[in-house]
Amino acid sequence: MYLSKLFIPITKDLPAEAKIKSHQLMLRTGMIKQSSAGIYSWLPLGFKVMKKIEQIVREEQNSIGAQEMLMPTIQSSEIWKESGRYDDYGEEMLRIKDRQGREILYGPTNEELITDVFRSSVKSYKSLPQLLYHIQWKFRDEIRPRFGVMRCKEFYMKDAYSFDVSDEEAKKSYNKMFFSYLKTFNRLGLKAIPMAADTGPIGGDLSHEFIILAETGESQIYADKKIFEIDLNKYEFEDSSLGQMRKDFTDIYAVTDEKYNEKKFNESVDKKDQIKTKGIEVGHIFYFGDKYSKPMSCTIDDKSGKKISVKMGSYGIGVSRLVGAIIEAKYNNNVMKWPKSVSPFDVVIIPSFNKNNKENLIKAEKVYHDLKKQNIDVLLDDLDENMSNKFKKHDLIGIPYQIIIGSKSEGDRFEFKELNSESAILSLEDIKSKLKN
Ligand code: P5A
Repeated sequence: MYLSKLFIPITKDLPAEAKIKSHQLMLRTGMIKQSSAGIYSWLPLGFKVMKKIEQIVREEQNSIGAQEMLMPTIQSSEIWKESGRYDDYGEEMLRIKDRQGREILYGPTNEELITDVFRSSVKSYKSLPQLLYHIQWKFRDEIRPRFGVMRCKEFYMKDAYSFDVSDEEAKKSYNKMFFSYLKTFNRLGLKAIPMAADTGPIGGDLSHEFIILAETGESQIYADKKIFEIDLNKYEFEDSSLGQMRKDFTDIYAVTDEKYNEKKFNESVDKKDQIKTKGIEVGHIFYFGDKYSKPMSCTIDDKSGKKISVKMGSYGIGVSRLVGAIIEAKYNNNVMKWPKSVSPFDVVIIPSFNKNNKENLIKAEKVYHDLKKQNIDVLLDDLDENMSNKFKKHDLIGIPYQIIIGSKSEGDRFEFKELNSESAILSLEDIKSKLKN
């Protein structure tokens, strides 16, 4: 893509409500555009990043055997009346009437809908366990939407649901998801820690929030630093190892303020290892047994032929929130550096040229086509601007690698730079192999 062709409407005047770095940066680099309070359009640059995040989330869900499906955004109020949440959910639920006067709603989450899908077909323990997920827009009429994509009304979530015959089996599903979440956040370049949390309107008695540390986060957290040192690679993808993994993580003190107990924190964590800071919740998992299956009569025959309520859990990742969360974690000293895995482009070529001397632009175009042939997603900055402005702009756009075509390049050797590091003069072949691994 040529930068001159990319639809990237840069906003110079930031609105007063853009208080945190990620919100400001997303507006400045034209990733999003607010459409109304808490509702955004995703412009090409932001959309590309979000789709890359979504794909990593998807691959990690598939790798634990979860199956992708798609449920609608609009739901009937009937199923919410069955579970009892139609009243409980309160004003956060966007309630609508269709032309027949039927009460419908824009789904804030899908426990009821998936239970309805499941009960209509699954009748026997033989079909369990099952893990199903979708990635779909949600709507919550948040009283104070803020911080851009972090807390908005309309947001993109991956939500998965587990179905098991017993509490014991259900805990195994919970552990699989727990593991998959840690792997997903690692691939996104984030260190997310699981913390015991309250369950709020979803319910149940077992729940963990996955939180990344960030001063601008909305959750206050208390943790033992040792939780960052656990090596995920030592666990196998089998039930007893995953059980041990959850135990290792949950034996270490890490809680959000709802679960905080000062005495316990001081007794169980050495002063030097205590972390008290803010964090951003990027995922949240719940085990709630028969909270929905019982009132909604989602039953199966167990081995002895007895009807039992299915045991369920739900597991969410804030896909659109993650775009902002990654910026909060990776933006430093006015430089944004996307993790390679989600960067909007693999590399940007920055030639030094002006309207009287386009020699470097012509060289840049050759390199551009060569990289494209190798399936490298490359951006060419073909705008006639001075180099210092170009560098400032690319510090914000955050593509991690740059090929600078100026006085330092000779023949097929070019200046290659990773953001925040020194540059080197490399052959095009070496550049290609660096970009590919
Ligand atoms: C779990 C999946 C649930 O809704 N039901 C289905 C459960 N959990 S949750 O914690 O309420 O939400 C899951 C994740 O979605 C993100 N999120 C938001 N992102 C942007 N704006 C919002 N208003 C918003 N609310 C929730 C969070 O990342 C959360 O962990």
